[in-house]
This record gives sequence, structure tokens and C-alpha cells, in this order.
Amino acid sequence: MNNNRLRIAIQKSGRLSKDCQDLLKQLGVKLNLREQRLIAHSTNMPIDVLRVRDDDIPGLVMDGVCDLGIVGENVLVESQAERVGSTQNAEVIKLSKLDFGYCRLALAWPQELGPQDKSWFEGKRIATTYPEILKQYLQRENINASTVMLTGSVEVAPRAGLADAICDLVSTGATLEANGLMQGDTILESKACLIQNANLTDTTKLALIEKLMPRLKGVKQAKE
Ligand code: PRT
Ligand code: ZN
Repeated sequence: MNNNRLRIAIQKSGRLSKDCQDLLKQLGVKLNLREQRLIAHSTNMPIDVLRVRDDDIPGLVMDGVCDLGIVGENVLVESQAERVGSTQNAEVIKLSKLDFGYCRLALAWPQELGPQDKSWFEGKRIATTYPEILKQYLQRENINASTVMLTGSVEVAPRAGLADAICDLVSTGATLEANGLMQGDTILESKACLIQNANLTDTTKLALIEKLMPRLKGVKQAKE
């Protein structure tokens, strides 16, 4: 890999991929994304785009493997919380919130139980893909509940007897409804965001970012 080129990590395939690709195009970054390659080289700017799983993006940027990344705040906050107390760098610079990837991380429980307040969660098992964010919330709210880590199909956990409740991402609410779950408190509101390695000192790369930022502002304003 050529170290002089600005490295940007985006999600390879998933809910953020299309918006990330569109954004890069709107910023004037020409890419050949046809191939199923990990790295796409820009043909008109010194930029390489790494296409990876969204969960890997914060770490790649924190560790300086990539200079920039586009990722949901939910994944960023969870990854940072995972690194707290370790020797690993957990810092990034949040350059901009983007206008896509909206969702909220919310609690939910079986509909048939009806409305519940926070005290109901005492002693319960909550399934989630975001155990660190959930633990912080439970601590803040003084609730003693256990977390069950699941990387997928969180919404079926109560029905499958794996947990009493869930803490999962919600956008339209259709998934909760289809699984007979009632939505409770929102723990985190999230959007996609552009992050930068906190220790980036390469002046050529910083100058390129400086050049791209006003364009990003323009793209965001044009959407309003
Ligand atoms: O393979 P990879 O690890 O890269 O992808 P992934 O499967 O982990 O992530 P992906 O593509 O599902 O989501 C990427 C990012 O999109 C998330 O981290 C969020 O920042 C954002 N996002 C926005 C969402 C949603 N909306 C969303 N609705 N991520 C997931 N969901 C899921 C949710 O988990 C639930 O299963 O959609 C379902 C709920 O949707 P509704 O509309 O039925 O409420
Ligand atoms: Zn993921």
C-alpha cells in the first residue's frame, strides 16, 4: 500500500455502503468499485478506499491503519468503550456528522407485558450487540441487569428464551413490531459520521482533508 495516499475506510456491504459511495462521488472522488476488492484506488486523487465490515472501521482509524472512516456513531461509541481501560488508543477526531444512517439504540420487551418502567429491568437479561453502551446506561440508571451478547437476530432472543428483553437498533420500528416487541427508552441516537485518526500529522494528507471538507459542507447544504 502506498503510504502517501489518504486511506478512507467505508462499509463494504450493508446499510451505509451506498450512501458512502454516493458521498465520495459527490466529493469528486472517482473510484472503480466494480471489483469485489478490499481496496479501491481513486483515479483522480491520491486516495485509497478500504471496504471492510463496519465494526472494523473505528479500530482501523484509531490505530492509524486508515486516516479517515465513515461509520455509525453506535459502532464508534461501542468500539471506544471497548478500548477504555486498555492500552489501545481509543481517540478519533469526529470531523462531521453525515445525513444518513439514522437509527436509535432502544430497549424493547415482549408486547404482552405491556408498558414497563425502568425498575422492571432489575435482574433481567437483556440481549444486545452493544454490551458496552448498554452497561453504561444500566450503570447510569442504577439498574442491575445482565447483558447477553448477540451479533445478530437480537429481536428473536426473548421468544427464543435467550433473554427477557433486548437493546437493539431501531429505524422504522417494523422489526420490533413483527417480533411482538414494545419499544422503550432510547439509549443512543445515531447517524453516520466521518472520523479522522487523532494522530495524523502528514501535511499532504491533512491538506487534502482540508480541501475535501468545504466540499462536504456544500454537499450537506445542497441536501437541506
Ligand atoms: O457486515 P457489516 O458488519 O459491515 O454490517 P452490519 O450487518 O453490522 O451492519 P448494517 O449494514 O446492518 O448496518 C450498518 C449501520 O447502519 C449500523 O451500524 C447503523 O449505524 C446503521 N443503521 C441504520 C442500522 C439501521 N438503521 C437498522 N435499522 N443498522 C441496523 N438496523 C437493523 C436493526 O439492527 C434491526 O435488525 O434493522 C432492524 C430494524 O430496522 P426497522 O426499520 O425494522 O426498525
Ligand atoms: Zn457490523
